[in-house]
Amino acid sequence: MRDKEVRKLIGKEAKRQNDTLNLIASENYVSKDVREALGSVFVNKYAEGYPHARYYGGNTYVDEVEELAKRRALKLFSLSPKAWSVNVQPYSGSPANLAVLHALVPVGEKIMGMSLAMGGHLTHGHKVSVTGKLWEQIPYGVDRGTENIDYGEVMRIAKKEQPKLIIAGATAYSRIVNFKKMKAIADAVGAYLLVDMSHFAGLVAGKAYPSPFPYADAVTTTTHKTLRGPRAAMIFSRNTHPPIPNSKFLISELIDKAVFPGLQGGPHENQIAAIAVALEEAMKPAFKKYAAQIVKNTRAFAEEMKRLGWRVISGGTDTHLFLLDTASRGIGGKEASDALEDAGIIVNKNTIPFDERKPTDPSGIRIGTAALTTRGMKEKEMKEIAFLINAVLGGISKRKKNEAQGKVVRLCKKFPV
Ligand code: DSN
Repeated sequence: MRDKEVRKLIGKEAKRQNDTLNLIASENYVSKDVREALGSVFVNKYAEGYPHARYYGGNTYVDEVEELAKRRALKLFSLSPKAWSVNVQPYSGSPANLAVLHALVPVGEKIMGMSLAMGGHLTHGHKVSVTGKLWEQIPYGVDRGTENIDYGEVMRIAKKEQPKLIIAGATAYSRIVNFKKMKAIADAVGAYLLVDMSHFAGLVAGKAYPSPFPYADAVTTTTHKTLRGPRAAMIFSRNTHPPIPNSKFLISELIDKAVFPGLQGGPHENQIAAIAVALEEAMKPAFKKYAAQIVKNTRAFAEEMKRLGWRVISGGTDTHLFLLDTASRGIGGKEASDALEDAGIIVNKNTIPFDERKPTDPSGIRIGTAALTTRGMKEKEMKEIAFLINAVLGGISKRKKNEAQGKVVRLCKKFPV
């Protein structure tokens, strides 16, 4: 690269990624092939519209690559093209969720989503997000005792509030969401069920998490978390008519219209080419092993933290992440995250259910294992990292902190990115 300043920054970021332990639950390391597709000549092309119906000429190969990504997406999740469609154009997860709401719910109506403070996502109707400004969010959370979703309570709220759409899925919930129960709740009030599987899409693809497809009307997902693809998103939706009398369009057609021209302009075809590559990788038997290893790693990690005396939210995990209550040991989430970063361990501060502290300095941290599992680490290394976290947060001396840092360096060298 001729631009020395950017080249230098890329080099520094590569070194940072290689020399730190990444426990951010929403991040991963993509393959060289995914990066090659992202940096390919598809970046040069405008392609507003959909395959074979574009507003620009010169889209022969763009059409082929977008159709390839769509075919692979349906195949990966075992979906029949008769029953399901997929839109691979959303720039990322937030516009994907916004597009579904825009397609299916009249502005001003009620939507029900897990509250951000309990583990949901901004775009599930939080008041600072446009999804909470254009629609009225009816929040649901977890039970105070079990810290699991209380489906009886979700049903009670839904019946009282009569939302038009219910969102299942979260960003900081470590337990399996019961899609069958969420569908029964949606049916009881005549609402659509949207599943946002962004966090656990790779686990669904690798059969380490139940599929939402038998129950959902639409499924959104980012492609860069456990699915290990580029930063982008997809929307799966049913080829059925919505329950609006005389609706001319299918749910999938309404969603396509909402993405383009409703919300976006030209699709990023280089991202779409990279999605196609990632989907092919996720169909390989090795990906199934990877997904299973992620869950084994997270469980081993959480158990070790508990053994070392830390409170894990909901008492454990079924997925790629768990939440650690650091405040109960006298250390705020921000302080914990900063101290860990000093030692080369990267996490994010996170609210825990019923948090009494503010989101900028909440009571916990979120720990995820998808990225380190990509580096080849297994249960043994997870326990070592749990030991290091305990050492760093346990108020250790400068000498011990240096020792912990040395161990981080050794682990990073042994498992390069
Ligand atoms: N920022 C993502 C996460 O970390 O979960 C969700 O958008």
